[in-house]
Amino acid sequence: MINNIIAIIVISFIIVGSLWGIGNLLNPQEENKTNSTGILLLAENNFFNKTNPTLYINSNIPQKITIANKDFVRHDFIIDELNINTGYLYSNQDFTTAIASRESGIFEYYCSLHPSTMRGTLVISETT
Ligand SMILES: [Cu+2]
Repeated sequence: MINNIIAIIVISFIIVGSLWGIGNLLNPQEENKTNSTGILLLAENNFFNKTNPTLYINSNIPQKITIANKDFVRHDFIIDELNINTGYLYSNQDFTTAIASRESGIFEYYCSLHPSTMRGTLVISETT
């Protein structure tokens, strides 16, 4: 009897586990994607997209960027020189804004709540 119950529990775990694995295969996590929908930065485990990727855009072409907070704690996204500040994003909130600059240059983006780990570089190249 006990053995049957244990077997049922084990089989349930295996079924749930395989369904979860299949779900993940069908919906792969999106990384730093740059296309017509813009850049997506996931704030997760106090990093942006795990590696704080360097972002590349061109001057005089506005680039859409979405910050999505996947953590339980608050995050924000700031580029001082370009006057970009999402304000605090709570768990599961996201915010879309545009990065636009007439000037090329190298700028720093960061989260004001976790500036030691959430910090990266934005490179704006001159559009020719
Ligand atoms: Cu943060």
